[in-house]
Amino acid sequence: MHHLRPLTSATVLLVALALLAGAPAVRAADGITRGTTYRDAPDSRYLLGGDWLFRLDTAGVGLSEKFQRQTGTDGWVTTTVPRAWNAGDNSVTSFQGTVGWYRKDFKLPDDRARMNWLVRFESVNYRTSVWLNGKPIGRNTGAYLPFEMRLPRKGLKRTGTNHLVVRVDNRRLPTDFPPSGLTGAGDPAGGWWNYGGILREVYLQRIDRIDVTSVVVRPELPCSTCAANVGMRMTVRNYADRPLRVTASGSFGRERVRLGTKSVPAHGFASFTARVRVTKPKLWTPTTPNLYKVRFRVSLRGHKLVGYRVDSGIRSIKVVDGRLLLNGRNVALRGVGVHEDDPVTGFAITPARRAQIVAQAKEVGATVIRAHYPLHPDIQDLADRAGLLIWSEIPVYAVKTQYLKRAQVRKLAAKELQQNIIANQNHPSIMLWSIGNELSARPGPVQALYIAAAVHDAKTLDPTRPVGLAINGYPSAGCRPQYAGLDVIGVNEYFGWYPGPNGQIADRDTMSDYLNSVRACYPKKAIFISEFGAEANRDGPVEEKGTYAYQQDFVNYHLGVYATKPWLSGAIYWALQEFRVRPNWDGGNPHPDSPIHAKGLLRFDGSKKPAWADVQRLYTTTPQFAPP
Ligand code: GCB
Repeated sequence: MHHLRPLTSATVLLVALALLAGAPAVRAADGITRGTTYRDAPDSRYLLGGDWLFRLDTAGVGLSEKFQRQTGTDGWVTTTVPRAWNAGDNSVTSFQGTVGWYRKDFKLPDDRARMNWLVRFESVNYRTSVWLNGKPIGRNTGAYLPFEMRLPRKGLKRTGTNHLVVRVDNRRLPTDFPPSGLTGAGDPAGGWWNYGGILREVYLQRIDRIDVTSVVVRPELPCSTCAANVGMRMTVRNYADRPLRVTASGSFGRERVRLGTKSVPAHGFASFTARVRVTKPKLWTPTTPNLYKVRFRVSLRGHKLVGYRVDSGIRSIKVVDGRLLLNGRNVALRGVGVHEDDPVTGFAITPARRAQIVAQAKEVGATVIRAHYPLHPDIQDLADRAGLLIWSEIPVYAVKTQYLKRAQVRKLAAKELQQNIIANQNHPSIMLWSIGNELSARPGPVQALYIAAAVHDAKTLDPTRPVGLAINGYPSAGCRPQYAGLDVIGVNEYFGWYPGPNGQIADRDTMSDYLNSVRACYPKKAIFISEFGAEANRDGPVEEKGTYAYQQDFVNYHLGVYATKPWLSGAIYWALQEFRVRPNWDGGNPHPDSPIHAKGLLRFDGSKKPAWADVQRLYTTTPQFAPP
């Protein structure tokens, strides 16, 4: 792939500008402010900010002592949300998890009786039980994806103070995503720190009879010079006791869209659809991340009930003959893996930190980012604006076959995949849906079942995106028919770093042939290196694992080999920045700084390691997109 266009430094400037664009809402006295930090939302959502209360329940007495009914502040401390209660505590007990209780005392920002209210959590790790004014209102399992619960009309105080109590249990089970487990040395296993708590924002959603339950804006681009066809769909739910005849309208860019008038049954649903033809679309590309503003509106006899906004981008992503094509062009993407971690706040990262992650990825020359879980919606917005693609994965991480075998476990995995697609599919930055990371490297019938069902679900919900899986790069795995349904294979490749089973990846010189064998196994699938990386936390000789020199040599060697594989659709360095992983982590480094995972190009404090410049040079000079 010669003639390809390298990235310009103008894109870096674009990101900086884009980051300034998302203006925060003004904070009201009670900490409840209208609006969301992200775009894809109705206009009737209120941030439940301000002061919250918290109490830790390591003794496990909260339920029996009825914390859920408490209205006094004895035993509670003031906090803010999001907040990971164990950020900065690197002990084994911190990692194993416990129970914490959050409480928000609040008055509704709008006391009109016809309004219904939901509470929406963007991410809670891990098991959540919620009470309103002492009455249970719902439960949820799983972090990194939003969930909503209705505030019952009976029990909700229209004018007085309401008490919302949230019990969070982050003790990991082997059936959780990610699962608990033990390492060979008997330490708790896991790929990133088990931060307990409400890790992303909480919102109240006001419903004036009609709620928008989902919005899909799906651009289809048959060829890069073709007109685009945009499918728009809005599903609404009627909370009223009688049917309502409502009108839906909207816009796509400057194009006005009529979605029609329909009667929505009492307590029932209705969907409104429209198609928009964009004759000369301004395509979304990593170098020109053009976005179209999309609006929806539901009205009742000319009176607006709710509005909804989302940004869309017109581009196509397909796998054709073993290559990933973006807008019909071959790609050789270069990227970085990320974690939403921060030395002070853990996974409850601030808007500034979110912006920093995206800015750093752009600065190093990445065009794709990957995490082991769905990213914060703001990061996805920033990626849309910055022209960064996202490998979007659910935390079905190293789940052992004995657990994946259980129907309950596969059911939760399927739910997470579906919810990820429903919540995040409008982002043009999302390149593919990944159904997991490093399941057994020798898949059998259980994994085959999981993969086939996941691919089917993903394609049903979103036929426009490829489906992928990240696998252990072990030669002994051979060609696996169980991967048949996948469009994309991601290889986590640590040749020359870890020895691997029976030392099979110890010698980096065997990596090139191994990659060719993967290609030969899956000639029709797009192949990515979904991870490669080496720990570095000190100066020292190039031959010694864990030194900056070793890491530099490692990235040069690996990226050098990838450059000789014209069929490779991309490579993603693991990771952009250091993060907390688990107690007694060594990561293959003879002198580790546990619990810090040290393969980052940036230290946990944000400073650059020497390999940063190597990766930046190689990424910015690699032609990542074929010419039109
Ligand atoms: C992997 C995992 C990743 C780890 C990495 C490592 O394959 O997917 O989460 O951090 O290896 O450094 O061992």
